[in-house]
Amino acid sequence: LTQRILLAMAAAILLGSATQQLLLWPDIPSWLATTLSDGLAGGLFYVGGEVFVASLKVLVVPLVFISLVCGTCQLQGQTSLGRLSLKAIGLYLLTTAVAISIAILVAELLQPGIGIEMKAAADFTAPESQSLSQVFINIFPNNPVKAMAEGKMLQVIVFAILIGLAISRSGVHGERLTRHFNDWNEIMMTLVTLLMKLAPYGVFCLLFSLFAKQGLGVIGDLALYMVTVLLVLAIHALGVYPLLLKVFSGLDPIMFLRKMRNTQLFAFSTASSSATIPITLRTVEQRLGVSNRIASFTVPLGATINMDGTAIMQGVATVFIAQAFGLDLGLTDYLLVIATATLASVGTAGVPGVGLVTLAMVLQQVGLPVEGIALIIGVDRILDMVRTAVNVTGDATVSCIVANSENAMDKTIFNDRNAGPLDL
Ligand code: DAS
Repeated sequence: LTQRILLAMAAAILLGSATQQLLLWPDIPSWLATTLSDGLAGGLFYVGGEVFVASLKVLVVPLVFISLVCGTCQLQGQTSLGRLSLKAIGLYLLTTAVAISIAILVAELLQPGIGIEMKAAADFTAPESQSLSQVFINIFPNNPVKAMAEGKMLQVIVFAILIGLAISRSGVHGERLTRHFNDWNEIMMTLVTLLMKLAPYGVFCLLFSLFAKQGLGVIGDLALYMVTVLLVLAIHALGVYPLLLKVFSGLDPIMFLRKMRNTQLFAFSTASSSATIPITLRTVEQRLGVSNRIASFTVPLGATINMDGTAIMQGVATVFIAQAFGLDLGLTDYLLVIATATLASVGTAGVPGVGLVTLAMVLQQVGLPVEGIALIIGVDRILDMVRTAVNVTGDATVSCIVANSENAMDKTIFNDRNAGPLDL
């Protein structure tokens, strides 16, 4: 599957860019132009890509709810939920704050937005965003069904933890329900495995449409912006996480990154941390040795509240847009950006494109023109794929550190050289 995803990507970029070039040819027959643009790029492949993204989104709420209920009701026995969730949430917020701070620092150094005359698209409508206080209010569900219908992930998480706690304290009733939830968890994992088979086709459709419309040229315009985001993503995934693993748990970062490879690729191809939960779970348990009672709590939680890659994009994008509009941001502005982006990523589900929506909220908090998003939206899909791979790497890193601190990690599994990355 790994090879097929990479092959689909290469083919999509080549064929999409060739199509875009062909459409620019002045003597192209009109029937061919219509077939290529409306029939393929804007038709068949566009629909295919949207259906793939929708199939990811439809899984998120049941997947996160069921895996968290299973995780929580197992926890109550051996480990106090309070200590574990404090460790996990504390580390998740810390890594996100570090991520966006590095992003702002590097973006200030590289100055990607200088010299860009902002051409805000006239038809651009900013995605609706939440204020900071709304993020806090939206933590506690007043109607769990409404929360699920609206995809308010923090409310779904809180409700799942409450249900899991209640199940673990309900004796025989709870034991019966625990078995049912574990069965449902298996069903969800099977569903994602089926979805995995669509990943190469979904990736092809999405990238073909993107390159047929934008061509390789769009990368040229925003090259420095993309390079800055990718550079900080690399620093975080290959520098900060290995350092945390080494310092906090004495684990070998090279072994960790080698075993995470296919999980990162699946996250990359789906651009959805939530859809990658079952893969991250299996990797963390079967390849890195984290016990299920820890992983089944920290991984779904991380897929929703921990998005370091997203925060990195938001940090760079904020500096980029401020520079492009010739606006100076002061230290307090940057502190507000760090706080807002860290909290913004907490309440959103790990689905494609969610980072762009919460970026609108971050820009609004520091009074930057939200239409600046129009400039970077063109290349966001590719960056989304990379930052999602970083997001899941962060989830696995914190799961290892927390499990190690709870003596709930089998290091023989972690250090087993014969077991490579999870075979998808
Ligand atoms: N695609 C999101 C995720 O699944 C990240 C983002 O949109 O930034 O983690």
